[in-house]
Amino acid sequence: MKICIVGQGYIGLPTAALFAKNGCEVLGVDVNEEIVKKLNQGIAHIEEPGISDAIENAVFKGHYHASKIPEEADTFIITVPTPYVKEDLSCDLSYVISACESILPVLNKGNVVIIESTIAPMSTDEVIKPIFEKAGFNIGEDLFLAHCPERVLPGQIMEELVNNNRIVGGITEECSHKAADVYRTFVKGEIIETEAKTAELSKCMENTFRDVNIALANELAKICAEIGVNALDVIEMANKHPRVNIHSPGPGVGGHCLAIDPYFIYAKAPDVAKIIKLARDTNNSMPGFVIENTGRILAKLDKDAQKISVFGVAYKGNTDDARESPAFEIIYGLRAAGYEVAIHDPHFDNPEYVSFEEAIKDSSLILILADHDQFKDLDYEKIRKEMKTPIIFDTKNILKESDEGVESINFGNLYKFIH
Ligand code: SAJ
Repeated sequence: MKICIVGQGYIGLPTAALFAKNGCEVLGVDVNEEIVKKLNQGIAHIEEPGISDAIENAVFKGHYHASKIPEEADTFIITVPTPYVKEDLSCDLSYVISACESILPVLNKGNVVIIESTIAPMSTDEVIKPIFEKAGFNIGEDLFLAHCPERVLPGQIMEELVNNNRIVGGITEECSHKAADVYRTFVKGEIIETEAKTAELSKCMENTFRDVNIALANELAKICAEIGVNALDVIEMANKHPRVNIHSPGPGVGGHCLAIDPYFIYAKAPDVAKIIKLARDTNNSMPGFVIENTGRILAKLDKDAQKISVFGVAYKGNTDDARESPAFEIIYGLRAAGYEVAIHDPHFDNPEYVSFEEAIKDSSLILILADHDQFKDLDYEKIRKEMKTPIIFDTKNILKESDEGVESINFGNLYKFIH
């Protein structure tokens, strides 16, 4: 089978590597010339365990090559980004549309086309299908179109692509069968066949489920700060119930999935998607909550504080991924409030970020915004010695024990420091 995969990013490239490893002839298409050049030399441009060897091998054996232009193939898979439109929060399908249009000149009767990019419900039926119909194809008869969302965890993509269950949503049953057969090449998990719109909405709902639950935990943190209860104790107690799983409060929700996918649903049905929008608003309000309470803590413990040390800009612990990270809004807000903000994040090679020692020097407060392992075991002796006032506001609740001489504040005991 020859497969053409349009978009060679975090999903497209590992997917290409796995098809190549399993006996397919694979063409990876990308608009970026630099990426194409590198890939043809067998060099993977993304950081992901296992991908470098897999691509090097595939190129060496002649099973994979990259190009800016699609070629004829049996199956086409689209893995390009879908941002959201700022004005109405809807799903921006422009990359998906141009990827679909780019394969039209090389598309033949009998081909299978699969959209893997996360898209709003109804996109395959209402926007993507007409592109191919206009080109003269009869979907389900001479062209087989399906949406098959990816669901993988960065850092484990090569493994999860093989072992996770997949949803395959075809325009017709025949489309689902044909697309499912494509994935059977390497997928060991269950392959569930459904309609395109069901696959689209289930992917968006998976991330919405998490966003809404995080919002509930964040709301609890706000309630507890106001009425004087330890939110973290409440969560621990409530989660002893076998059917309760309150998530963790934090400085806000980052990343490309939880912070964006819920909007795709909301934009489709804004009059009814009320909880979804409220959850987004609640999570978006957390940077403001952190800024406000940092100010309150300092007003109580160090009235003339000038410097704050932000620890962590990544949206996810132990990664160098800062997409949609709430840290930036917090840094901006603290600076706007007049504080000098030093940023420390050992996962980034940014000349504006400083070392642990430089960050804490003469600082009045360490604000932990990412759950990196490096922050779980801080050098308290240095903190006591070098900081103006040794206060830590740990918004990720990663410091388990407070150390003598260091004021350790989190969403559990916050209420004691702000009233
Ligand atoms: N967060 C909290 N409280 C929590 C859990 C997370 O504040 O209790 C915050 C994190 O700090 C982070 C954000 O939420 O800022 C997102 O966290 P995440 O690591 O759970 O999510 P992503 O965006 O890295 O990955 C999600 C995953 N989806 C689900 O768990 C339903 C992943 O499986 C998907 O593959 C990915 O989205 C995707 O590609 O859609």
